[in-house]
Amino acid sequence: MTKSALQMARAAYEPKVPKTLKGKSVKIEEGRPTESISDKESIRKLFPNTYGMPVIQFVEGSEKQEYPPVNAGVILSGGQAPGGHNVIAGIFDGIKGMHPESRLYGFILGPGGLIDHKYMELTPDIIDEYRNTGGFDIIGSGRTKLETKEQFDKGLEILKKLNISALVIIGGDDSNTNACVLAEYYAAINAGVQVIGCPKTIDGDLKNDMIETSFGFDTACKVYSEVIGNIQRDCNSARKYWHFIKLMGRSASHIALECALQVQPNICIISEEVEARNQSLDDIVQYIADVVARRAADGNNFGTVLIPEGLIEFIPAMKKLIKELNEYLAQSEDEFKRIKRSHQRAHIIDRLSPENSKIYASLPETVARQLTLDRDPHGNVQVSLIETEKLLAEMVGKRLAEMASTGKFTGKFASLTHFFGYEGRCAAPSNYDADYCYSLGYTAAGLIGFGKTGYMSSVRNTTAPASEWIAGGVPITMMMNMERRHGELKPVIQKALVTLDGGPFKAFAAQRDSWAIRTDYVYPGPIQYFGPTEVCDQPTKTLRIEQAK
Ligand code: FBP
Repeated sequence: MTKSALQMARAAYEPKVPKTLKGKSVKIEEGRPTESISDKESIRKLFPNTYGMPVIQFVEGSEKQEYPPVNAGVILSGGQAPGGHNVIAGIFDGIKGMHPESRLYGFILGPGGLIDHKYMELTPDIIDEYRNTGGFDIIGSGRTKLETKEQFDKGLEILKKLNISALVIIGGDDSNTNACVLAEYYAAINAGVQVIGCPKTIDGDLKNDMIETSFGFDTACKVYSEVIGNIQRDCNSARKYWHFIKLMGRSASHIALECALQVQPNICIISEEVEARNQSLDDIVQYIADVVARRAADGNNFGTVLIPEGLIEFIPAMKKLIKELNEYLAQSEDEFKRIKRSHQRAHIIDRLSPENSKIYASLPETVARQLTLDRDPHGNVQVSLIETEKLLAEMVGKRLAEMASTGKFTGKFASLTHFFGYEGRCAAPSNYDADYCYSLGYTAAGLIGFGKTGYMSSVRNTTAPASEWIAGGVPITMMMNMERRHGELKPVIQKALVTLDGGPFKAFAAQRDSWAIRTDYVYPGPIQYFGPTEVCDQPTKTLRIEQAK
């Protein structure tokens, strides 16, 4: 395979790790028994074997520990995130360091590989090929939900056949919830298989007091910020376009917020704020149009608008509409599919409640169609397919035309739209993600070595130099609460949305009015791998602000 010069140089990069992890010997310190963040009794009952375990921290030991060889399995679950290959390399090096005869098996294309018995052994040559590279292509990823007893039993067959006694599931909040359910089940039936989770998602919404950030968020935000910065420079050079830029992030707006902090755009919409303020689509359109008009009054007919991917579902009125659409499509999908495409819109308008029907009828044709496309395996609207950036650009254009007719807008408005998501998910990991991911994997191996199950690998204090990072494990049940899913109360890891009283949002809110009017763009440039630490190793602004508490 032909490699670029950078790929070859990166292959030789040795990730920085906490000094406790690679010391002569490692031991564990256990904290007090833990509780779940809420619904304690319900979760205790559902997880009798894995509830209440202590938080674990690795510390330097004095005696060299002996470990037997272990066969471990690994699964990549859900959307790609930069650094996944380094998590696997960390697990591999960790278990080989414990005993050279240990083996690592990768299940192919996500949790489905475990159920369908599709796997490969990850040998030293394969691992070396993928160190410090982006993507999940070493074994592939998938979105099959691992949640039924039949699936767990089917998985156990292959684990037993390969003599695998520990499984690492690398995924987001849902996949780690499922990892915990699996850990509990295998513990309950004495299957002899430990299950460990690793926090992955570019969306940044798997985090809490013990998990500072999910891996991939750092690199993805840096890639998007580079490109937005380039657009802003173009925008400030030609001075003739408004750029509407949608950024990935299924629910939470962490990516949009982090990019805003990095590039200082004229406008950034935060979904969580829209919901908290009960704003309508019309309110958002008016807000953007007013900023465009104010800038135009200063002779600036250009600007940038950042839009989080999940916005549409956070606008309370749209949320109600989507809920009714979901119910209708779940019950009458076949009927709907039989209707001629050109009549589908009118058909939906006739069937919705008057309030939702009115909103649906007001949407541009393309967006109305996108809202009725196939749902994902979890029954969710595939928000990455909804062109919110086009919807807003179009609606703002119309509003400005109305404002022009009453003299409230005297400038010019030409818009361009962009969506940044897939461009960043497989980027070569930043030094931060390369180090963090390798440490997460190595920590997962340590948890395996100490016989733990139902834990998530945790590496903290990551705004300090890597040697001072704190590695250990957090019981997954500790992050859980009960939530209604598909009409049933289920134990799930609580998703971390942007909080309006959190430091990152406050830092943004304090400056946005000035960024709106002035042209205060920052141009972050591309991720750097070689050079001074302040250029190459800086964590996200979100993390730095959060850790400055
Ligand atoms: P995960 O939560 O699985 O990490 O995936 C996140 C994400 O990248 C979202 O930002 C985006 O909405 C979604 O995946 C896209 O999904 P798909 O890869 O199936 O198109």
